[in-house]
Amino acid sequence: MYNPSDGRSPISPSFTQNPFDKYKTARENSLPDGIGGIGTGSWPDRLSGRKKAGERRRIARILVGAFFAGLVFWFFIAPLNWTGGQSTGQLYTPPPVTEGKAAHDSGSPPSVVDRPAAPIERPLAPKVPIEVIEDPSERVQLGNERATFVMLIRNLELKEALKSMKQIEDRFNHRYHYPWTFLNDVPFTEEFIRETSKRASGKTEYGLIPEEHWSVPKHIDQEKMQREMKKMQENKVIYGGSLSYRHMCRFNSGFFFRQPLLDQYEWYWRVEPGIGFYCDVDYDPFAFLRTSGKKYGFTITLPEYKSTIPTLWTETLKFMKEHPDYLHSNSSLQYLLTDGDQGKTLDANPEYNGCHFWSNFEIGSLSIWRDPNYVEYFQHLDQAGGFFYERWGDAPVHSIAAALFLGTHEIHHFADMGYMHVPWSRCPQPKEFHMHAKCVCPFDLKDSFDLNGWSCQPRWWKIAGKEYGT
Ligand SMILES: Nc1nc2c(ncn2[C@@H]2O[C@H](COP(=O)(O)OP(=O)(O)O)[C@@H](O)[C@H]2O)c(=O)[nH]1
Ligand SMILES: [Mg+2]
Repeated sequence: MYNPSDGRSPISPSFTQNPFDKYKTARENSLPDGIGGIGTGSWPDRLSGRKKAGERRRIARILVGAFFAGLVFWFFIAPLNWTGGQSTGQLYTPPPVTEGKAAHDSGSPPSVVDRPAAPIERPLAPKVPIEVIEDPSERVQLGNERATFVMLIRNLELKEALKSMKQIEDRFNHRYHYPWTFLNDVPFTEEFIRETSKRASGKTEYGLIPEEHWSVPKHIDQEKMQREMKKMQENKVIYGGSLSYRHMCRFNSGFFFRQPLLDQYEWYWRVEPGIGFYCDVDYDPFAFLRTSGKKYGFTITLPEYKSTIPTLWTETLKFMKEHPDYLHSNSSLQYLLTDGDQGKTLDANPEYNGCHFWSNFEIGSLSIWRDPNYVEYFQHLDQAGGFFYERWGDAPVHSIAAALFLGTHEIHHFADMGYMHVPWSRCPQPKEFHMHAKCVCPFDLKDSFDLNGWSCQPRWWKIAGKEYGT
């Protein structure tokens, strides 16, 4: 029988290990030779012992070989193509032309003999056209929806941001030029702005989050908060001791959609740094959601760590008792309930199984969060203090709200999208789909998270059916 307090998975009750630990161990066990072998460890360690003698001999052979190759190049190859003063490896730039003007001014035609010898043309690497969109007219949006990508991000995550952008642009947005909106609790650096705007096909905008959306509210007892954070850290709860993580979760739960830069939009696609996006998307997902009457889309669903949300569900039940009419008549309540409580209504105080849509990927309508009912729910939670005394994530908050306030038919599993956020990934299963959408999934399809015992996908399939691609 499932007991939420023992930390076991509601999906596979025999599985007591934290899923992230399982991933970590599996990863450590499967490190290729290059990691933990050559490339790590000190040189004395690596060169000691008989076993390493072969390696020493191999390195000596490489050094001697490199020396002779250098001699051959210096005496026989380099003189053939030498342009005096240009070191190899540099791009050739012709010398400045100064002689023509002086010769012309003196009235006599320039002497062929006086000219310096024409430099020998050296082959340059073929020029690869790089698409940098400088002309603002090129950034004109081609997609028809009032939609944007949203990335909450720190300056130091620039490289990972570019990795995410590159994939989303190549796989989808280069045909639609939807804009990108970047949000940060401190000002973006010039470098961040320059590099991300180069990588975008649409316009880019950068918002500074106001302090009141990223600080501990007055009603929170800070001493209690510090005590609880310390306890969670000692208990090794993931991000248990981090205040900035708490600000991030509270911001994504209650404030991202209130940023003035988002006022112009109806739809958003949340993107995180460092994700993988593995298949082409040859249609407009915003238009798809709108025309099919849907409001929220996800790729991966999994259970939350119970230790981060001890009272989130009881607060939710309290709120729903005060506002029973907020429950959608076709809600996805059963997706949230434990096996033992399937079929129950909210009046029966059913148990939450922890399942949520992984919110590092979301494509949705901002209207879900702008809805006064949701804002009221967020305010109730904020007042209860669990964003700080516990470590409520925006994923369970969004998911519980979406499951209760929306109809099941308004939530969509993007089963056609291949996606990775550490530590989990998923890809569509059908082979023909991979041909069509040119998926490049860097794992066996049987390891797709949908099929993992920890995935809440089967629960979703049970109430919503399967989408094409599963
Ligand atoms: N500006 C800003 N962004 C943050 C901060 N902490 C997290 N984020 C962003 O919030 C998102 C979620 O954070 P992340 O560290 O990826 O959390 P995880 O996905 O739960 O491991 C990412 O897009 C981060 O870049 C912060 O202190 N400041
Ligand atoms: Mg993340």
